[in-house]
Amino acid sequence: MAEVVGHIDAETMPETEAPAMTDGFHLVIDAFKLNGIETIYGLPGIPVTDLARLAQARGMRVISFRHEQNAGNAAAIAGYLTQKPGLCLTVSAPGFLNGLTALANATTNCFPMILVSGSSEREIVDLQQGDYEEMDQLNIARPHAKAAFRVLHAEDIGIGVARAIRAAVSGRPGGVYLDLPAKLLAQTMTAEAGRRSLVRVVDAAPRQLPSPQSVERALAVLKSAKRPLILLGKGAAYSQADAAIRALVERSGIPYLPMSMAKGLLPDDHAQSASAARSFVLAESDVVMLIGARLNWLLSHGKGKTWGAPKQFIQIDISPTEIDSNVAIAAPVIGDIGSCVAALLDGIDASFPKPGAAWLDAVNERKNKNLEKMAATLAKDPTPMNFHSALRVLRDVVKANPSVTVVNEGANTLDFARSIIDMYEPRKRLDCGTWGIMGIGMGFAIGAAVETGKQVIAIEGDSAFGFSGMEVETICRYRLPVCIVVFNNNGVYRGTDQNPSGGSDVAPTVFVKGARYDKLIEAFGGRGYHASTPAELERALREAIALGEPVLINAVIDEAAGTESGRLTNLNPQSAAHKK
Ligand SMILES: Cc1ncc(C[n+]2csc(CCOP(=O)(O)OP(=O)(O)O)c2C)c(N)n1
Ligand SMILES: [Mg+2]
Repeated sequence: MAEVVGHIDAETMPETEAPAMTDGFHLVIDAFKLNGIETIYGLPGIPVTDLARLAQARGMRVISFRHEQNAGNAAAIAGYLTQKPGLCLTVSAPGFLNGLTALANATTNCFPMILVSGSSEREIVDLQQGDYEEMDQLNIARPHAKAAFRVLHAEDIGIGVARAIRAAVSGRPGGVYLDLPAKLLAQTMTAEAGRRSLVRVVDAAPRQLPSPQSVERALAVLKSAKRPLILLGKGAAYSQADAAIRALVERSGIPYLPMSMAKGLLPDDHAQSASAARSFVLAESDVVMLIGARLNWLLSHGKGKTWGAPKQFIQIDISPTEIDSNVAIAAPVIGDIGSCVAALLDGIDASFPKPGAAWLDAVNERKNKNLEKMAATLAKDPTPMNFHSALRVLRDVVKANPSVTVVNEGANTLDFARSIIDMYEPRKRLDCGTWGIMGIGMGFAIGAAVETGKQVIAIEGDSAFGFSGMEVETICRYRLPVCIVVFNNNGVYRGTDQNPSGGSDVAPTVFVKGARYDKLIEAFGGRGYHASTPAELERALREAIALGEPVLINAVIDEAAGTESGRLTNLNPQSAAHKK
């Protein structure tokens, strides 16, 4: 092999003037490697099989999935965890479409990823002459991506990859689509020209400093507060400004609330955490400082009953157009979160007024009352096991192993786990995010295991698990330290619905009763456990963590314990006829 960028075997050419050659396949791989991207999450086939093969030959880690959506979710969460775009590789048309949901979800959640899809011949696609897997992928991707690019000439691969990387990670991160027509991959050029065409991206996500005026304005609003609150979003977690954010919270003395994926940015047992008094602080606060959190549906759009009396908002965000999206923002601070928080910290010295005792006492009183109530609920040991008694075990296991990553999806399984399981380290809780999407489970678990090299526990509703369940084979194939806990309540939300017509089909929310998900992983050499009591669950979890190998625990949950849509019952329109 010539020691140049890729090669076409020069030995078969006349010795004298055969320059070493490269091609599209090699250039794509070299362009990503040059920029420190060393892992591909994908699924091979025409026209990218050789791309995956060559990537592995050239030292990239290639994680091959059973469905592109899961590969895309793994890439997206890899991007979230590392601040480098995660790479997902798919075939054309159907493979591309399978990956598109993950791309759209990444864009919605501001995860940096690049979906690289092979595509069919442009000339045939554009004339709609019926090519193999014909589809105008670029245009389909555009509305679901932060940016979308197509490369037609091998000499543009370096620029195309550079643009994709910059678009994914700069400013507000997001999903980027990169279209690689089959013909491009086979195009050749001299290795020397190829090497010169590659681009090493300098400062891909430049710091963006907030204006001094915006910082002063924010500090002035914060100083005027009687009942201040800090709200941390997953943007804050993404920024990796962990120490500065903690210093801001602690130096200001202000109670804070983490959004789901910001849990653990400060440990959930921190004295200033107001999680257990969420409704109270949202309604009663008079100034709220949002740090990398958006006022979308997850925060009731910043208005209505949840938010009580009118209040002033300070919003720290990297995107200027996020401001005033739902309600008026009194003090926007625009910049990268690390720089904004550092600038605010500079203005908070010992003379900065601390929140009054009346406010802190009221928050603590409410918090302690709710914590006591929760402790009483968690202490119960009903038969069959319910969400609470099972999650008590998981709470204790995570407390004893704070560096595990928790992946979580479902309805009741999601909502109860979020409020019961405390997190202690940043970016260790990965879940359904902005869309409340099902299907991220195994993709996120694989991405997190590959990127961190550490134990992952995926807490999955039985319905949620089904969306990506076949990836247990992938988990076993790569022997990843993933322990899947299926909360098996025989269905979507609960397993007790009846077919109102009296027909022989079960109700649309009900699955096979008493299913043994643990048998599934055994088919691929993983270890399965069946747990119907908290003690059995605890034993299985401890063994799984000690092993650090693929495990699936089928946790039997009372099929009557859940509620419709978990905590989102209010978003679920119900037919008046259905209620009769
Ligand atoms: C892609 C997608 N399809 C469908 C839904 C609707 N949905 C919300 S939660 C859920 C499953 C809830 O059941 P399960 O995972 O078993 O959790 P449980 O409430 O039973 O604990 C579904 C299908 C969704 N959020 N995303
Ligand atoms: Mg269920």
